[in-house]
Amino acid sequence: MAAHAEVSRRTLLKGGGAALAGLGALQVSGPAHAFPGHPGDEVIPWLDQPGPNPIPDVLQNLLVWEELDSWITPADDFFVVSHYGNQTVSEAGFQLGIGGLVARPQKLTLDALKARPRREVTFTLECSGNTGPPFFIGGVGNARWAGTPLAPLLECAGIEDPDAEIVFFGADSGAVTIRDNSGVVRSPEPPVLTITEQFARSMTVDEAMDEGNLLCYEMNGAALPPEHGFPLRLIAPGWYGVANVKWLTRIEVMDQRWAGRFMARDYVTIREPHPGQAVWTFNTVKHDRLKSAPAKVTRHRDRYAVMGAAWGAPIAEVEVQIDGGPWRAAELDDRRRARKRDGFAWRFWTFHWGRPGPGEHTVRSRAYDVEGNLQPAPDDPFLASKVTYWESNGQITRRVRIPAG
Ligand SMILES: Nc1nc2c(c(=O)[nH]1)N[C@H]1C(S)=C(S)[C@@H](COP(=O)(O)O)O[C@H]1N2
Ligand SMILES: [Mo]
Repeated sequence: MAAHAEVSRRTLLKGGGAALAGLGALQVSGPAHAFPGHPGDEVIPWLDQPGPNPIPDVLQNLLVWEELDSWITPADDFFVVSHYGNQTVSEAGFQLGIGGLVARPQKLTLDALKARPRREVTFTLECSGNTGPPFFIGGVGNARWAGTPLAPLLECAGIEDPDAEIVFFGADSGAVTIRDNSGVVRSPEPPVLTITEQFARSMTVDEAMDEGNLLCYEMNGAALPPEHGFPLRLIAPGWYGVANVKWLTRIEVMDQRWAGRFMARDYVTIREPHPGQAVWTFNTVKHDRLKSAPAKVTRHRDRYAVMGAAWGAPIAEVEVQIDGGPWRAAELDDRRRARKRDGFAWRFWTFHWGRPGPGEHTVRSRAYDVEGNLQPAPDDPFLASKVTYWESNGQITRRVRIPAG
């Protein structure tokens, strides 16, 4: 990323929307794996900007959409979500344990894992909270992850019960307050229980045995950075971020579904499918959902374009709507289509806007996947029935002001 773009990024991150007012347009240069477009294209910043990040200890390095210029997100620019803070796990003494209801418990050093067959996947990781709260629109990135496939190791360990649940533990833990005991215990003060809970997520045997899952030790060709899970993380292509357990130290086969914080309390989508009937559904966040976002408006001479990304499912088509008008096709960037291992990666798209009139405009995008599913409109009943902010994959509208002349 060019130096001046770096400065802008910091300005944007620090000041949020306020800094933009004085910023004017950004100049973005075109590196080798650039976003389609021309070097020197001018970027017109969105008028709607995310508010300041209120949880910097949990969330860092959010994508600044105007600065998206690389199909692979460099590790340094990749968003971070660490609920119990970033961890430092040293490689010395590190072992991955596989235990519980298995015939042959395993202990594997990082070298032992690296000596096993290596596989890569390019996978767009999105936090399922992305586009939920107003400050959180940059929780997505695309990286090339490498590691060893999980399934053969589970086979070595020998899972005897096909109905078992595979639990993945991170090295991180934190104080968790268990609330909501007030309804059952009527003592004067509702008791509040605080425990130290380890980060964990679980999958069924079938889900865990999916051949795409990796015990991942590399990101974009280098060792995993500490904040992204060094020395080892689970990469589960096609799953929302939360399932991709960082600082993975233990895999435990259990006879019950894990009902810890990140399975059963946080990262639970609550819906009321029939409004007013007070029958709610509760679902653990699992697989990615079809989504797209306008990334930036650019100007090349007197012509404007909207560029964006689409992910969450194999993408067939993206359309753009200006000012609530007709939907028109965007051009998909095809460079990577032939590479099978990129099936979980986002696709970039460009909408040739032409010469819009000066003033304020709205820009909305929507994606279709290869099965014909459409990214839902904001008033889609399924989306509208959702009361929690997880899995907000509705169509995104941004606002931009086209300068006169
Ligand atoms: N051990 C551990 N793994 C974790 C988390 C965490 O807090 N602890 N956060 C999860 C969430 S919610 C997301 S969105 C992704 C983010 O991965 P990243 O920080 O590498 O972008 O990591 C997941 N894995
Ligand atoms: Mo997340």
